[in-house]
Amino acid sequence: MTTYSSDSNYPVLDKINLPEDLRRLPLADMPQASDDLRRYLIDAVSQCGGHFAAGLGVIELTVALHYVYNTPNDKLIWDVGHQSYPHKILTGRKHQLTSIRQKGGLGPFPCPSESEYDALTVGHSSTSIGAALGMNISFQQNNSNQHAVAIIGDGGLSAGMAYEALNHLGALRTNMLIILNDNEMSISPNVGAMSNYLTRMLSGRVLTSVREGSKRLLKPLPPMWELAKKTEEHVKGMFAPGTLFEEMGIRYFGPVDGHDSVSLIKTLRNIKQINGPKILHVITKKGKGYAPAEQDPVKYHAVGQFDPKAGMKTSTTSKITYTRVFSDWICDSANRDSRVMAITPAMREGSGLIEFEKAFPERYFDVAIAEQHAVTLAAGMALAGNRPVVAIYSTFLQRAYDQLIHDVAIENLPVLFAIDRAGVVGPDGKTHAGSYDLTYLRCIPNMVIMAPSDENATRQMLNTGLAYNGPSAVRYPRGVGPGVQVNHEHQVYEIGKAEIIRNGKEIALLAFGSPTHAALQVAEQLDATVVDMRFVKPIDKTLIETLSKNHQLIVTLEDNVVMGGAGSAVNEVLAECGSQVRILNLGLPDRHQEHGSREELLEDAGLDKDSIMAQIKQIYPLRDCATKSAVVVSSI
Ligand SMILES: Cc1ncc(C[n+]2csc(CCOP(=O)(O)OP(=O)(O)O)c2C)c(N)n1
Repeated sequence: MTTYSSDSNYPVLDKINLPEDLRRLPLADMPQASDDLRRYLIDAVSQCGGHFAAGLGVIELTVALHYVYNTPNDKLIWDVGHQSYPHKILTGRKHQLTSIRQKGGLGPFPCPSESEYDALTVGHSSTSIGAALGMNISFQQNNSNQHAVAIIGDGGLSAGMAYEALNHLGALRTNMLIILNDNEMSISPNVGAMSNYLTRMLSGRVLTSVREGSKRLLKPLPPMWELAKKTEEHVKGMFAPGTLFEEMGIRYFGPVDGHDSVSLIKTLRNIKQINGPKILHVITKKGKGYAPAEQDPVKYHAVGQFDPKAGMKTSTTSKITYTRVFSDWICDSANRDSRVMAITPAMREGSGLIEFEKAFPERYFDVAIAEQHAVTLAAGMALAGNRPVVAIYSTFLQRAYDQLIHDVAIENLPVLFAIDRAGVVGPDGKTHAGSYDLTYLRCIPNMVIMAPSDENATRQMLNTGLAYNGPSAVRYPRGVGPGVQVNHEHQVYEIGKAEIIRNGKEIALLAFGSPTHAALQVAEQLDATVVDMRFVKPIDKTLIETLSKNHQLIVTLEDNVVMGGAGSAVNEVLAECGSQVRILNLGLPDRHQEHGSREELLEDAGLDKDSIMAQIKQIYPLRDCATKSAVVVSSI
């Protein structure tokens, strides 16, 4: 295992600002270029945090691809994009790398508006093959000599989208290369039949032929096009004809060592001469070159700042996260109710299912990166009499929208969606924003939708959803809550009933979920009424109508886009009852959320205490908002 040395001298990397600088260097410099790139990455990420282990695993691959392909004319499409930090370093962004994921800094994933070397906006997995196919079809129809190469992990290859694209590619026989970066890991160990298949290819008898295959791939090829067919036979691994990919019409090459930059370059040069759809199976180690990350790639998938010599410390924060509330709740619920099943689309750690998997292995289902399947699987379980809980991030549930409507909601099935990372997500930026779920869920008949204001409400809402005989969702934000003690006694909320948590005058603040805390602070200064709305659907119509009669201004607050969100639900109620009350809808604006800290993004969206106050004052001028007793409402 390679150990990290803190030498900050980069003899080859110092000569590289852009890939064209790399391509001017001799082939013999590529191992040193890789070594420099790896040390640079470790130094930078230890200062700023971010995605880490996946980048370490593709150092040599990144060098080789930029060496062989004429980027940015040729396009490298990194699937998910969490492994693209080395690519960012080699493509003119070396000195900005420590700003990654911070407000105004480099984006967390590739993004064409950031660099011409980033071919596609990514963040969600398994889009690379389809997008590369689209580009290659277009290049070839335009008689362009450009290439688009898809680089997809074995985790990324578990999603339906990847197979849809492979299916299409095999039929079209478009000239294109897919690199399968196989490290046997998703965020956690990869699961599924394809993963087992890839593992079997690397074991026992087959491994001997891998070495043979690698040797063949390295031999120089005759350059002439007419020899292409012969070449193909020349470079194929011994067991290639039997592979699944070959059966689909995609030529399979490899597996090859993904940490030998010189061999990779020679291999890529050879394969480039072969026409048609091709897949190169590259074996890498996640975390390569940094011992703690090699030993624990799950922990080092994404990191905060750390001392590269000492490694990462375990977090010591005393407040519990919303994810932890869910994690405790699902274990307790499974103990109480044998029908409870937990489903995760490849997010065991992020969704808080580590303990559940240990305690209830036979009721735990990691379906790999397959959100659509996760939801339909839950529908099947519910039809068979169980109580499935789909633990899913807000942004990834977008992938399974049709399944939610078609498979779950139409039959009114008791599936509970525990939606994590809802609202403002922060450093993961626009591809991971949890801004839309209230809007896209609210319009589905039969759904019960809850937004907890704190940790305790989260638990009670999960109880409520599990007890409800139909589809329900509890959507909670990333990170820690206000620090409210969780009551472990079994309680449920009355469906559709809001709670007035402060009685005031003139102004009523109707808060949905996490903005409730800020609403209370604002209300103290305005002597306003505050309602913890709890339910986005069904919404408490009676209370809204009453409040509209005894207040001058209704303010709705949500960490969801204003368009079609919870505030819109309130507007619908007010319109229905013919109310003339003034209304202000506060929530996320109609633009994509950039990366930054949650606090910065909430402030940008006008959802922090001061901005809420300023917006209320703007539409409802008060002579003095500073003290309760001095509140005088001017005419509006
Ligand atoms: C649609 C979707 N679901 C879940 C994720 C979260 N996610 C980010 S990286 C990752 C694992 C990807 O594994 P793999 O493609 O093998 O890359 P590796 O990290 O092993 O290099 C997952 C599940 C995502 N980005 N997109």
